[in-house]
Amino acid sequence: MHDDSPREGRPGGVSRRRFMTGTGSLFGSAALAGHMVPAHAVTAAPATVIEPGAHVPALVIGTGYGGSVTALRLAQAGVDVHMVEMGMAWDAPGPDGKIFANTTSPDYRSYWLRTRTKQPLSNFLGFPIDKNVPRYTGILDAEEMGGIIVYQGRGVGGGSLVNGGMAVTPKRENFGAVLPSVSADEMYSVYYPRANQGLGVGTVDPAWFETADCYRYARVGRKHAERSGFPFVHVPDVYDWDYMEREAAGTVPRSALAGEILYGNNYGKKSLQKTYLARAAATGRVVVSPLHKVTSVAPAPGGRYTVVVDQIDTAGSTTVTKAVTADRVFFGAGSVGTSKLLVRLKATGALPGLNGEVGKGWGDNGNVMCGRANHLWDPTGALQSSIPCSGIDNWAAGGAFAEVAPLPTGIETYASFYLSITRNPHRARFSWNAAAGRVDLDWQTAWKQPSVDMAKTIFDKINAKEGTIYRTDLFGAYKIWGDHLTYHPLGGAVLDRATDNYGRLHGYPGLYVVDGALIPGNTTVNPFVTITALAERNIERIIAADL
Ligand code: FAE
Repeated sequence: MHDDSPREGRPGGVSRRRFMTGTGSLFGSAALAGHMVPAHAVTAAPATVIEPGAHVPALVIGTGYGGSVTALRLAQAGVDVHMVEMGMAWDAPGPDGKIFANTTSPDYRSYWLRTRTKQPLSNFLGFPIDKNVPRYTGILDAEEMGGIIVYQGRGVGGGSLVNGGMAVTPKRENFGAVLPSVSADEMYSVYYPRANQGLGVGTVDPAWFETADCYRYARVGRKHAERSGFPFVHVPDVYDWDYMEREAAGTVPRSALAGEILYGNNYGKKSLQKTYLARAAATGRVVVSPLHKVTSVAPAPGGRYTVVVDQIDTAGSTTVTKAVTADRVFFGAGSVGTSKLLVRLKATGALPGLNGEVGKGWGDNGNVMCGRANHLWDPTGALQSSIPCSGIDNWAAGGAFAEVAPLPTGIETYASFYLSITRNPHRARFSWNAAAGRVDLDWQTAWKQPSVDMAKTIFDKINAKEGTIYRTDLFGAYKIWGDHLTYHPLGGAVLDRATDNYGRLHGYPGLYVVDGALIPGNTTVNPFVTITALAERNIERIIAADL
């Protein structure tokens, strides 16, 4: 790829010098140095956004895991990159002095363009807990697709802003089912280690775990799992574990121990802003345009692509529509974002040559949630770390891996709560609904039944052994299963089907898929380490062979 990126003072371009100044502080030099600073202490310089008519060598759609890996590696290879992100930069504090809202008190920052919250746990003691909020480009999107609500992060950092940070490498014996066309040898010797290192993955200190009040819930989860004969494992996470220990000691501001998670962590969690994106910024070759949404990609003369981008305000209204060109476009808009874009662009004539696999192979990673009501002698603690650190592994025997999740309500609930990842076989398809002018997903609510059955292989047994029952008050009145949602959308532009074996879209040289859309529906564990490792693998090949 030739480097013809615009320079300072050239019309229609972006300024490298302005960017280096702006983005260097946007992501924070202290974060680069590895110090855990409060996110709101980072001073943001004015953002440098893409200008109409600009030409960029590489345009990356989305700033989640796939997009961030891609941007960093391209920049390190000497390519100037522009990242276009529909969500906000999340670099400025709100009126309470914090960037992110607390899980227990969602506000205008919490939801993507909704006037009422859509909390994954919709009820408590049977009562609905959702409330009205001002419509705003908030951090968590509860996107209602047919038959399922797909939760996704919105902003610079994508899902890393809102997720639990559980950073799990699948067991090697399961990898063949995750990415059948990829060499496990290569992944486990090179790309998983590289991803773990790049993400800053670590594990709770086992000695501290045994004594920490905030993990009483996990120790209760372990006791119950082991008494029923299930393997119990510690699960790595990208949270800064030393910081959490200091939270517990009361020497630093609390984040995990203040229940922060779904709507962002103000301290402690190593989101992509502190890892891959900070390193990308440090190269001086990566520019990010927040509040910019890609709406079209189509071939342009000279082998380039025209990319149409809507700049939006915090009410979600388009303020400017910009057409830019790029030599190469990397789709990193997440499984749903990338799939919806590709399906629409194929159907409406912008990219008619995409193959028939586009839109297929979507799965929910078998997500299903439930709670159990413990006896009074098994309190799970009023103080719960919002960062899960353990799970019950019944994948081989029952098709379920259940993370022991927190219920950080601030009061003793005597509840154990779990998010299970299961071997759900159903795969859905995105298709263009011309009459409605939108992309639909044909997931059926009833398709969660295999996931419920697999989760029951664990929890029916534990309930029988402990003489306990399921909670029925967390997802509605008298509803046991959280079977209406997923946190882990995967697939829709599957590797080696919609693309070649490295993410190159068939029919369009210079167009690539780099995110969770490549993975055919299930990773057997939480997905972002696999998304990151696959992106590392693919971009290495693309840089070597295509540039
Ligand atoms: P993703 O991170 O979703 O990034 C896509 C980005 O593209 C987003 O920032 C979008 O705003 C942006 N975008 C979309 N469309 C456009 C457009 N048209 N123009 C411009 N920008 C666009 O994609 N996974 C784990 O492994 N461990 C966990 O503990 C975990 N917990 C989770 C908890 C929650 C509540 C949620 C929602 C997810 C969780 N996940 C977890 C899933 C994980 O965050 C997700 O798999 C990855 O973020 C997906 O990475 P991608 O790069 O595919």
